[in-house]
This record gives sequence, C-alpha cells and structure tokens, in this order.
Amino acid sequence: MVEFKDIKGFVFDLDGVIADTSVYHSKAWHQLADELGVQWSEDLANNLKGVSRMDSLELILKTGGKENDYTQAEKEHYATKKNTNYLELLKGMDSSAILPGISDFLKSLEENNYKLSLASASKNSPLVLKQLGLDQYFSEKVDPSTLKHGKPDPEIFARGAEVLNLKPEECIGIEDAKVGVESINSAGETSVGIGDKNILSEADINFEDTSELTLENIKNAMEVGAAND
Ligand code: B16
Ligand code: MG
Repeated sequence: MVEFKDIKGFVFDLDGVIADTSVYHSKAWHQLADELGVQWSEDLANNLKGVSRMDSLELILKTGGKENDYTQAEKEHYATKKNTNYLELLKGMDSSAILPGISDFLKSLEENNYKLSLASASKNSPLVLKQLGLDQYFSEKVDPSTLKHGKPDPEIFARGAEVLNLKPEECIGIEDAKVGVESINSAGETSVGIGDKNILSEADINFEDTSELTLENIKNAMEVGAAND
C-alpha cells in the first residue's frame, strides 16, 4: 500500500458518503420498479448504488426480465420520471442530511492543505452540494455527463485525480458502492469503502460508517496495511 505521507488529495463520492441521499435515490427507484412491475429487493438497491441514471433503469428492467419491452423514448421517459421524484424528495433537504463526521473531516482536510475533488455519478451533485452548504469545498468536480463509462470503469476516479493535477497514487478515493470501490482500485488510488465489509471487500480500507472517517484513522489503517504487505 502507498504510504500516508505520499497522499496529497481526496476524491469523494457524494451519495452515501457525503450525504444521506442514497436513501432518496433508492426510494425513487423503488417507486418506479413498483410501477414497472419489477420486484424490489435489498440486493437490487445495493447494485444500483453508484450506477448512472440510465444504467440503473436498464438494471431494473433486466432484473424483471423486461429489458426488451420498452423503446428508447419510453426508457428516457421513465428515467426522467425517477429524477423528478428524486428532486421532489430532495426538496427541503438541508445540512442535516450531511452524514456523521463529514463536516469535521472536510474541515480537517482543508486545514491540512489536502486537495479535494468530487467523483459522483450524479448529475444532481452540484445542486445537492449547494443545498448541503458544502460546495465551497469542491471547486473541482468531475462532470459525469462528460464520461464515456460509468463506475466500475476507472474513468471517473482517474479524472478526479487529474482535475487536482495529482497522480492517482497520491489520492485516496472514498466510496459507499461496490462499483465505486472497483473504480478507485482500477484507477490506481487507495480505496476507502464506507459500509458493509462483505459487500466492499475489495476496499483497501473499510469503515462501517462515516463517523470513523478521520485523518488519524486513515493514517493508522494505512500503516497496518503497509505492515501486512
Ligand atoms: P442522478 P454517487 C450516484 O451517485 C448514485 O449512487 C446513484 O444511485 C444514482 O443513480 C447516480 O448517482 C446518478 O444520479 O440520477 O442524480 O444523475 O453515489 O456516484 O454520488
Ligand atoms: Mg455513492
């Protein structure tokens, strides 16, 4: 594992890492799955994390064996419908949706002169950051509409390092989704997975929730990782 002293930047996922918005995404997809007659499950909800809007719809249709039942125009209609529901759920969201420990962690990164960027698959991320009052931390964002491939492809996290003018090995990527951890790893960055260790087993470092996300904990985990190399 890379040494902690060589880390210069942090590349953040948004939904499920910075904010509690993955529950809103899930709720909006669940509503749509019911409408389409596709059985909802916890596995499906987990598999949708970090996946782009259109790819999420495709995955839902495939799960229900309905992948050939709709035209492109109909799929676009349903994707837009999910987004309208999601935006409705976001109304009224404020800084109380920031996940535990995140505000302090961002402050400590700024105080210690780390560079920060955002690698969210969500086209709504600028709006969400504004609503949370955190946009001042993320002047550098990867625009997901400019990407050729979604997570687990390395493209989004590789770009997250590029926008900071850093090499991938100088960056730590933070994710709550399995596909996100895979994207960080294949981009050549150190991965921190937030959530279920069994699902995020490929992460270099795992924390159960965001309250464990501190520079001290990351430093310790990297030292343990290096000792085990
Ligand atoms: P939107 P992240 C991802 O954001 C979400 O995890 C995923 O559920 C959502 O479908 C995707 O963004 C696209 O979001 O429809 O708002 O463009 O986890 O990469 O921050
Ligand atoms: Mg996420």
